[in-house]
Amino acid sequence: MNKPKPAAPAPRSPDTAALDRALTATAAEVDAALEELLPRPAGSYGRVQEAMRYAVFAGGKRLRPFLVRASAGLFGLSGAAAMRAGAAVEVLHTYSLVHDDLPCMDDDVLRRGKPTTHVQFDEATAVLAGDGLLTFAFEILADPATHASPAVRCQLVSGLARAAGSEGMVGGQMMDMLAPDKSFDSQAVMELQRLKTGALFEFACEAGPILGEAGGEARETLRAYARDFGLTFQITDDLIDTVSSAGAAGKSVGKDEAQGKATLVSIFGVEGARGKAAELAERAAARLDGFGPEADLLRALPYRLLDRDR
Ligand code: GRG
Repeated sequence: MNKPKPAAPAPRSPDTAALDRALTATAAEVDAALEELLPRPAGSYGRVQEAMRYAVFAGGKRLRPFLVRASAGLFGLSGAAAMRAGAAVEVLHTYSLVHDDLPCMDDDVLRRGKPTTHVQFDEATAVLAGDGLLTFAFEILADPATHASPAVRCQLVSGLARAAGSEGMVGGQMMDMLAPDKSFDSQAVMELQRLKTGALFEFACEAGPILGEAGGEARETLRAYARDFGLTFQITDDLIDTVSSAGAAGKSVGKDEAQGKATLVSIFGVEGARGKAAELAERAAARLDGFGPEADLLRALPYRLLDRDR
């Protein structure tokens, strides 16, 4: 199916229990797929593959593969293609966390409730593990097992490269590194977040229509959903950084404030940020009005972000 269906209103009270079951089931399936896909430590370079596996299996929420699978489901795809594309996005996301935690970047010791990769191994191994994960993501997408069509595989590869590169996540990370000296205004902070975190969510959601070979209208609808979803995610991430504990969050908290970085919470205030996140979650869900009940999990997901603590 290439076109959004006629209007169906967003559910009034999203079915959180169904969503949580789907998130848990997807995370287990993604872990099983990653277990199969990731190279097994072997030979005299096995240490880097061990570090890649350590970072990937440290226990993430697997939100991005969930978005890939749910968006692919809107176009009738539920099998290996969506799973492999989701795994590729998760592998790339994990690279970004490994590099972000390095002493030369955020210098963090805790990630996903465990010692960061450079603490568990060493700095050089963590750099290489990140590089190994980044490149492996593209190897997964370029493999004919991901999709029979070379054109689709090319679109996936170039879409992920753009989302991760200097006009996406890397650019956002550059802004983030400059942030303590720049006193960014709210517009610049929004741009930083759109690049650093939002671009990968946008690709995850667009991967569905790409895999389903859907038209531009469907792709734009999913991108618009992802932009609102990404900002909701970022505001709730900033709220966790402001009001949660490291134990609950599984990562260091309070660092943005300590480094003098403006965040969406420092700009809007805690209550303002909560209100803004709720507004964006509602708008994200409404973006999918053109789809039927097959989009209910995607509609419920932004609301679920509002009360998360990790
Ligand atoms: C090093 C090129 C490069 C980029 C790093 C993603 C990123 C850019 C930095 C991570 C720092 C951070 C805490 C960003 C805020 C949003 C974010 C990406 C949080 C982590 O994502 P989750 O919550 O993590 O989906 P899990 O562990 O569940 O996968």
